[in-house]
Amino acid sequence: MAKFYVSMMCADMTHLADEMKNLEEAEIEGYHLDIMDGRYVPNFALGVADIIGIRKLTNKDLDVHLMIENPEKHIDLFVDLGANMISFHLNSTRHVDRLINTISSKGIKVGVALNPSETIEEVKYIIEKLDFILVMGVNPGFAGQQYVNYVDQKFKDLKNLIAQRNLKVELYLDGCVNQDRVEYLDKIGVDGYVLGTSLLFGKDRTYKEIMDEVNNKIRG
Ligand code: S6P
Ligand code: MG
Repeated sequence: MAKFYVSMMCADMTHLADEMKNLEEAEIEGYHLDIMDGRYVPNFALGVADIIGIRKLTNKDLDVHLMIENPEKHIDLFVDLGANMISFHLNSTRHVDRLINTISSKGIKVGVALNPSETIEEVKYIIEKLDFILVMGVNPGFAGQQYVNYVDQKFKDLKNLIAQRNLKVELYLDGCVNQDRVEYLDKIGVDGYVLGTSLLFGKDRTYKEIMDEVNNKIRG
């Protein structure tokens, strides 16, 4: 069954507790926390104080997506803040294999984030060590962008690779997730989605109404 994580950089932080209560009523899987440093990407998003607040309000999984340079310097911080999953970008660190080992050694799930232009060749060897791959449907840095269409093919290629090697790694889409895209990718076997402005936030329906419709459509 598809898992839905919600991108908290798109949430209404002026009413965090209400916002999260409504999200949990919609039976989301967990919270996607975008961390940006203004260097790896030209933007800033959530910070330490936000994570502390969110962690206090939920027992659900916190999925930390690091869009920062030298992520290896900050793993302990995010683990201490309560991350259950951490992903980082391949070209943000010199020693990708070492960083995968470090995150795994903390007893949490490890993923790598693949930018739209990055190919499945980049994960050919490391895929065996990953719990998930965060496939970016947009260039990292901002919510509300257009989907990069060739990413659909990357999902098909990754699914083939995973099937050939009989692996358990999960594939998630981050960026421009809408109803049609979930229906299309669900048929390919994509495991999870990060929901932002395209489908969930800033609409005139409740989160529960939106999620019920999404779930009904993909469950047939
Ligand atoms: C983008 C970030 C994402 C966004 C998400 C927003 O750098 O990693 O997690 O928050 O893409 O969703 P949407 O539907 O506005 O693209
Ligand atoms: Mg993200």
